[in-house]
This record gives sequence, C-alpha cells and structure tokens, in this order.
Amino acid sequence: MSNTERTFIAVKPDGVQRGIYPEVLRRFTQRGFKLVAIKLTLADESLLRKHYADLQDKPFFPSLLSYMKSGPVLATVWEGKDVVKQGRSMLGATNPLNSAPGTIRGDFALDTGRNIIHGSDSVENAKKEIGLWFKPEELVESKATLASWIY
Ligand code: RTP
Repeated sequence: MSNTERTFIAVKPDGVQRGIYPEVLRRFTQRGFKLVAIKLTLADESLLRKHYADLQDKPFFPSLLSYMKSGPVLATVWEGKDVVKQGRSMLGATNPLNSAPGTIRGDFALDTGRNIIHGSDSVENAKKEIGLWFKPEELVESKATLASWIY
C-alpha cells in the first residue's frame, strides 16, 4: 500500500484573513493526512502567473491575480492515501453555490471569486505546484515507520 501521494493545498488570502486556516489544518490532519510542508507567504505575480498559467486567457484572470496578491497565502503540502482526490472533495466545488455543505467551501464560502482555498486537481499538477511554491528542503520527510493502516 502506497500512502506517499502528495497534494498542494493553499488557503487563499480571504481564508487566512477570516481565520479559516486552522479549520483547514484540522480537517486535513483529522482525515488522516500528514503535513509535510507549511508556510505563510505573499505570492508574487510571477509565481501566480505560473500557478494559474492555464487560466491566463480567462476574463477573470486579472481579478484572480489581485485577489491572490491581496494578503498572505498559507501554502501547505499534504501526504497520504488518495490525497489529491480526497483533497478536492474536501474543498467542494469551485463555485460555492454548488459546494455541498460539509465541504470547506460549502461551509465557509459564498463567492467563486472568494472561495478561500485551492487544491491540486491531479497528481501531475500537484507535483508541478509543490515545485513552484516550495524548495525541496522545505518538504519534511518523516522517517517514522507506521503500520500501513495508520494514515
Ligand atoms: P483552484 O485552482 O483555486 O483550486 O480552483 P478550481 O480548480 O476549483 O477552479 P479553476 O477553474 O482552476 O479556477 C481557479 C480559481 O479562479 C477563480 N475563479 N473565478 N468566474 C470567475 O470569476 C472565476 N472562475 C474561477 C476561483 O478563485 C477559482 O478557485
């Protein structure tokens, strides 16, 4: 059983300013995922342009950039079984109108343009995003040997 899949989860500036980040950390930890990197950071434009490269032609791109630059982002990396897909389902739909209650957006957000959290949508994109936001030495490797059923 391989539990070494990783995802990139970022609490966006509104999620930090509104104090929702402890709830995000609590939910991922108690679901059984392992925190392997965390930092509070101001994202600069060049990082955000790389992170959201696939959205650069969208009409909302300029407002997305200014939203993401409006305050600190809590950047995190989580490891565990199926963490990319589980993370996306814990976040809820992009538009909070469609986010189920019980999801992070479904419980704490109302606007697509202020949807408090980002999560990688594939293992491949997770690798890319982790590499953009973190240096390799910022990722903490746990050497602890745990039973395979302890997530
Ligand atoms: P994220 O990357 O933040 O996890 O969001 P996502 O995959 O669920 O959604 P995506 O389509 O990649 O959009 C990225 C972020 O852009 C903002 N957005 N605004 N119509 C709009 O105004 C609009 N559409 C998207 C959201 O903050 C979304 O999370």
